[in-house]
Amino acid sequence: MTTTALSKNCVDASEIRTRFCAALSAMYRAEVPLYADLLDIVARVNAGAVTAAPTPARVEIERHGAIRVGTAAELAMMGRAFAVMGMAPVGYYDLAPAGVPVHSTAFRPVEEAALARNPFRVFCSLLRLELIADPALRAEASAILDARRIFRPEAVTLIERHETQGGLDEADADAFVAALLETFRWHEEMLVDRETYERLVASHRLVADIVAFRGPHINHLTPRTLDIDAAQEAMRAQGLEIKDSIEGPPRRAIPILLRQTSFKALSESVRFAGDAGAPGQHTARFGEIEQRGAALTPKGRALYDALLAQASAGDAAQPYTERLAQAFIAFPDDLETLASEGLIYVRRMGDMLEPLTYEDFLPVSAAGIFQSNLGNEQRETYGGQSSQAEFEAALGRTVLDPFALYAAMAEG
Ligand code: OOG
Ligand code: NI
Repeated sequence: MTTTALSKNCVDASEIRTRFCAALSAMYRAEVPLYADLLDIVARVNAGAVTAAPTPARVEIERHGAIRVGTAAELAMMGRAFAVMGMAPVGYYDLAPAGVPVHSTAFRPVEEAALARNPFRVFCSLLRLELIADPALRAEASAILDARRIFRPEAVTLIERHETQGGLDEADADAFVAALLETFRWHEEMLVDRETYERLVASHRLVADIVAFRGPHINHLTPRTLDIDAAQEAMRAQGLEIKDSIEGPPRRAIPILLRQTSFKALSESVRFAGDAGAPGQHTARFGEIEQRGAALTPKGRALYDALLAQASAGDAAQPYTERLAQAFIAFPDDLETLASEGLIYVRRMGDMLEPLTYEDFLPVSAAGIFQSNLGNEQRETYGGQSSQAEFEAALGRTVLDPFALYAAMAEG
């Protein structure tokens, strides 16, 4: 078969991504009914926020999700699966300094047309087994992970077919979406018994979330809101147990990076291996909302980091939101200055300045999300080296540099 013959019948990668995202959303709504409530709230807030402007079709569509895998082989196959959907690994996030024994990347579309079609991205973390302190538990966890198979054989076959043919036809694309979806499904039946589960939790709750299960269940999905402050109030009013404050920068005239908030992780029932008794409880899955702003240049990012650090180090008696707002007075808040000082990426359309949207994640914020959803009991951090090289060796390729991608889009 020639490439031309195939490309006529083959489904566009963005279309496969869109189908997968829709299937994942439907599955997660069914698995976590509170998430369906969250989508309703966001739809209501978005409808209120766009009354003046024409309403885009379902703006509150999911913008990101997150998963956590256990081994290099799982990560490498995950990377190949995302490639079928036009998603490449962008950026390296080391969560160890925040007390979480994983490192991560974001799989996302990188080209402008693909981002415009559907910017859906997935934060994917890899367990760092070497950060499990007890050598016996580390060996046990490693053996459990090596024995599990998180991908359906059909999914692997279709990934390979995609690689050799350069695409998938209609029937194969749908079969791929259905088979890959199984990897993200929740499994109530654990791989381990109660005693092992408890030892894993004692090492770190996240270690248990990765090692004890048959697969890397999607742990949250995040729709977009047009007004995160209003959405947060609406979540609170509806009785959702939400985080104290919105993560990221404060509310501004020109939004930067992203702001996000979530409802706390649910307690869900699980069944331990070889245990016919009462089910146990596991806390992992939640729902989150986000609002995105302009992508920061390295200079803008350095200023952002400095102001965030200043706000965190401020007077603890003063509410964090106030400290944050005060610190960010030093961050210009009009397009001309942001552009002329080189703090954000922009494009000039005639006389008009257009900021480029931030398409990635906040490292600090990501850590906050992990922590707040795990309960605040595990705050100690891990020492040791950040190891992008090890992560890339596991993935089987290098990750792309987000700043380089924005710079190219700003010029292009
Ligand atoms: C991923 C946390 C990162 C975000 O929005 O910053 C993330 C996880 O909990 O596995 O999704
Ligand atoms: Ni998230």
